[in-house]
Amino acid sequence: MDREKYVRAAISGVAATGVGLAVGELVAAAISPFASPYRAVGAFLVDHSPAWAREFAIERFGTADKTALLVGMAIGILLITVAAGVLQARRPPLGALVVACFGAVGVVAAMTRPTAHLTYAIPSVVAGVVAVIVLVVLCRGGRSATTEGDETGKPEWSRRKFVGVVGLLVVAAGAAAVVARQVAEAGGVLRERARLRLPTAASPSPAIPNGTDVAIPGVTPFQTTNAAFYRIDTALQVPQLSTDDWQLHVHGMVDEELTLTWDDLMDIPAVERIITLTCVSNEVGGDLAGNARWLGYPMRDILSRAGIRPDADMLLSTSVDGWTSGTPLSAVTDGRDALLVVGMNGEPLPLEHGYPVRQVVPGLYGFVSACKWVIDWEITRFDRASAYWTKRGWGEQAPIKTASRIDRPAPLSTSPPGPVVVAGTAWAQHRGIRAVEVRVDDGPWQKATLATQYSTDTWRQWHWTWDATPGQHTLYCRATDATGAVQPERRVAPIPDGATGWHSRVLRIG
Ligand SMILES: Nc1nc2c(c(=O)[nH]1)N[C@H]1C(S)=C(S)[C@@H](COP(=O)(O)O)O[C@H]1N2
Ligand SMILES: [Mo]
Repeated sequence: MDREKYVRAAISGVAATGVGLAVGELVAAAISPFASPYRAVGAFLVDHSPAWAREFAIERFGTADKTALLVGMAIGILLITVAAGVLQARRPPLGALVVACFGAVGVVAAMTRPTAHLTYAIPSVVAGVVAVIVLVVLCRGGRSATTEGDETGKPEWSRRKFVGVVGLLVVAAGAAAVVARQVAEAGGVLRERARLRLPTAASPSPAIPNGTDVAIPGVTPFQTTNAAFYRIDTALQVPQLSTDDWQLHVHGMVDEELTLTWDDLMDIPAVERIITLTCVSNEVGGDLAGNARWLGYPMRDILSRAGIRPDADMLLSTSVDGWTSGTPLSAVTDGRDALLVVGMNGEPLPLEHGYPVRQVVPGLYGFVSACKWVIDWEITRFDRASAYWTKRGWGEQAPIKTASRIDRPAPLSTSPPGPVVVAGTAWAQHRGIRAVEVRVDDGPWQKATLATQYSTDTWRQWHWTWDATPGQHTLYCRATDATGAVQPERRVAPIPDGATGWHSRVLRIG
């Protein structure tokens, strides 16, 4: 085969798959965003990837892990479609078969989504058929004029015509993708959220006393805005669940099953609390933590309506996207502010933080407690059920470990000798922070000044003024929780139940 034929074949492969994917998006927009072949395959990969791959992705890409996966998939697909084009030109119909396999993979991925319905297969089937047709047509017409032995006997396309047809296809695919996006976004949930009125709290959050936020530049603010709040979940696509469609089904080891609607929820007196949420995947010094004002309903009250059997010890919560968390019932019923949350910092929950309803349980890592888009509660036992991450090698019980972090000075920064303000934040939710100490190089531990404690469920800022001497120095910090336990020096990785170790920072003075 001459070079032009290869190039045309490769372009045909890419164009055919691109058109197929765009048409798939368009059809999915009319059915369900979860039926999109591309997204469904991505979500399938997320759920079936081994633990090491997930850790690698979070370590390498942090909260951009989803984008990294989608880009990686795009590159993989591009390479395979180039190969499919060439194969189709050389050995038809092998290339078409490869493209058809793509469609089949899409069907399998979409049909195994937790919310799957028979119609979820349609976008992938349509995408596969369109891609095969486009590939076959382009490979026939796109055959280079210098090739001998044209089996079809059909007139070959000039270079100009080939380029024209491919150009048209690219424009059509682009338009389909844009329309698909528009249709998907017009879906009422964002608009519903914008209009939603939340109740005022019967029990408002206590005012934030002066001195809670030391307001030192470079220190993480006491309260995290919704826009700055970290996001961790397995949802490649944010679930779109309206308040009308929302229901919470409570069942399992209960005296009486019950189903709660949004209106039922609104009838319960609301509670507002400031609570710090942290992720088990947070590395020492990491920023997978945030502190927000949550408006919600005591989970304990809802459970007591159903009546929990005495031998139950686990609340298995399921999200509309199929994700699950397993929370010790003791943590939900011991009087702490475990909330079924509808509001975040005075607004309805942002879609990516669990709209319309999620959980927040003080003192437990998010993966065992903070189920977003929650729709189902099964009262069960830890020896009978296990949740999403526990099945993948993470812990079963995961109370938050004490953590402290230096927020300023910036890493590897240079400051002049003399007083340097070192400051940061520390947390040990539901126990509280009693002390933070700072150490310079191998020197003695020095007591930092603590900001006012808002509550034991929130993080606490600290600061310490250092009389800095010229040279390179390493600063360390460690916190003591209210039980008197000092943060251990030993570094432990986040898996299975949270990282330990002292945070440190290297600085230059001079
Ligand atoms: N449905 C669902 N809920 C979820 C998760 C998830 O993957 N899916 N991740 C949990 C984890 S690991 C954490 S740390 C918190 C993070 O909540 P945020 O994204 O609002 O900060 O959500 C929890 N709730
Ligand atoms: Mo997490």
